[in-house]
Amino acid sequence: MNNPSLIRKLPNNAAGKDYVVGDLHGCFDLLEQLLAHVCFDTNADRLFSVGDLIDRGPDSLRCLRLLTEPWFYAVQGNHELMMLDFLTPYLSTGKLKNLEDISETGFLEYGGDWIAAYFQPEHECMSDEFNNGLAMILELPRFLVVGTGNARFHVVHAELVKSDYRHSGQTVWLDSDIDRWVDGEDIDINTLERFFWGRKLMRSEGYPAVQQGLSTTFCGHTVANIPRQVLSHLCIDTGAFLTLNNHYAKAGEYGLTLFDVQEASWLRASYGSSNVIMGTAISMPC
Ligand SMILES: [Mn+2]
Repeated sequence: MNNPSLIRKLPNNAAGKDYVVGDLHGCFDLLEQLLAHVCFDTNADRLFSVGDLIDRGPDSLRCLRLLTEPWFYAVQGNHELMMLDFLTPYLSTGKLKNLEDISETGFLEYGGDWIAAYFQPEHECMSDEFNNGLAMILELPRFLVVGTGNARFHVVHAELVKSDYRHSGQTVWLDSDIDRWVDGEDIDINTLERFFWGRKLMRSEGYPAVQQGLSTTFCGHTVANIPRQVLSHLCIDTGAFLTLNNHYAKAGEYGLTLFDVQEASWLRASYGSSNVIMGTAISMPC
């Protein structure tokens, strides 16, 4: 599968700071709180998202509108992918008779039921503001390469695991492999699938924190109560949506994580608490 839109390459940020935010899942207000806390400068700083902007939380469409901001960059997550799959007939015909008939994808059951508020049955379509968000999802890359040299980092939703890792002795792809993808080499379909769905690294034990030859690769998708580092993957999904409901998590135990790339430190905000929690620094691979 050779598609230049799968990967996007961006330069170093000479003007300001770079931040990466974990799986938003509609929790826009938590992001606002964190950006205010770090005095985010929209004229100089950049914010990267590991995907899963939508579903489960209170305002998915507001999160999608971030994609109109020149300082915001995201990759597609599996929730965006599920929504595109769910709306495939609508995307091809522009007509949608009802939401129930095409629900076999499971999208509505996994938190996608928010889209019903933007369905206009009298016109057999979705609202204009929803369609604008949908158009932006279609444009999202699946992988970001940011900066060069020691400042280089990557953004992917889930993980960068090789499809032949069981036989090759090498578990993850390296910068040199990614550079070939940037130059147009095909990414195999199993690797692409793992970009969205893989949980091998975050559910395995015994791997070192750093993989020689792979720059820091920010990801989300697998929830834990703190960011963790496996083979140069830095997973920052700390379950923002879980804190919406005290049945699932006590205030402060989970939340939305904002990672400061240059400082290698993180902040977390949650619905159950008005405090922003600051995490200890993480050592980054060179
Ligand atoms: Mn996910």
